[in-house]
Amino acid sequence: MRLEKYQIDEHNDKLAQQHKRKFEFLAQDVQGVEEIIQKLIKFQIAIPSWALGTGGTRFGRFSGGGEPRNLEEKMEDIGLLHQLNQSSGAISLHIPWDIPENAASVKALAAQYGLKFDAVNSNTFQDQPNQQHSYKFGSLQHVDKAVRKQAIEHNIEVIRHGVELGSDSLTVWLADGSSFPGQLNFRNAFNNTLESLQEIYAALPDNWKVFVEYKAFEPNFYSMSVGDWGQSLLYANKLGSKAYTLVDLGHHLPNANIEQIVALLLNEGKLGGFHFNDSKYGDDDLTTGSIKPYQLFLIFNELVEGMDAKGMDHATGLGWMIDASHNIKDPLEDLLQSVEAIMMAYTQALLVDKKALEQARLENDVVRCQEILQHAFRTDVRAIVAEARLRSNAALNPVQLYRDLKVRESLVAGRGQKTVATGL
Ligand SMILES: [Mn+2]
Repeated sequence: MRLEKYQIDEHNDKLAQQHKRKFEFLAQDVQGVEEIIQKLIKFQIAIPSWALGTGGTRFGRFSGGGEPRNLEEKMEDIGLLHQLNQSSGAISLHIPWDIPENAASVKALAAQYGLKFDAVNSNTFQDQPNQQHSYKFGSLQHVDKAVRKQAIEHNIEVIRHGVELGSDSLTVWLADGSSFPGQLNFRNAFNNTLESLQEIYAALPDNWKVFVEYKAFEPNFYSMSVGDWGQSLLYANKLGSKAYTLVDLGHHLPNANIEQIVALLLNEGKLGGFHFNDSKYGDDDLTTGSIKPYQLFLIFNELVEGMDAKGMDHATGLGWMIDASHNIKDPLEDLLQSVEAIMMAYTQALLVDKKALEQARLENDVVRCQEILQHAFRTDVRAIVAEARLRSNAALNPVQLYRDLKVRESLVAGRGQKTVATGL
């Protein structure tokens, strides 16, 4: 489904007056508001191909209807999101759930929707039909070299697909680990994983990056072979300059100081990618900003500060992606909410008076430091984010327009009530 320009224009016209009043009121007090808007317009967040259907939990799955049935329909959905907010201009593919059968036509379709191909993701956490060896006891870490070889070859194949589509990075997330003490020799598991990653690294094209994603627990519950940012950084450092750590917000133990992790990884030049979601307890994969918006702001504050210190472009310096699972919400509405939350946190981080903050730090004025950060966080920046959308010909209120146009109803009518997205 494609939106017509007049549909977006009519929606924006209806809200124009109210928006103008709010924006002008806010803009009076925000220094450099034009510069902020330009940064927001450039900032794009990739949507993963697995986030467009209902994910479910291990207890059940409740389809919302009208889910995309193949890669082409997934791209159609992301194209729609991008029309609504002009901030979702990239897709991240999961192989083998979304193997492009004809790369040229998939590329052409993406161009039609204004989408780029972000990182490609390998999968050695499930067995596929006709696969020779099982990943039940791990993949890149496996005690059997034949299993490791199969997992390495899969990753190299994923790179090949990515090259055909014009992607330039590979994300490796491993379910590898152990569930019981004594099951694994930690050092051997690490060394096997490293050796396997080195073979994958050797297959990377020159302009490519590999992101090593970590996760504290699940599906293994005693040890994970890439369990935290320290282990990921070890691999990335040993692999070389094309290897980076990827931070997924839900992959930490409770109460981890993610903003500090981000700051130090940036300082080391080893932060490569970012997966957004939110959580209350573990890897809950909830809508970004739905549980801990202050933490999201603090993370963005470190991202902006750290990227500026390194002269990195906010929009292109890191791989930005949403990695969430939608169990009870309409996935498209959930993604619109997540993108909005990310844009708000980014805007608030851009509002921080960095000079004043540095001065307050030098004077050990702890109260002032908090005042400066919270002043930015407590500013209602929604009108600035909406203004950036307006100038990109997107909708002032994407969720409202999505509902007014009855998009989900149209998708159900076109695709059916009982559809299941590939991979879910
Ligand atoms: Mn992730």
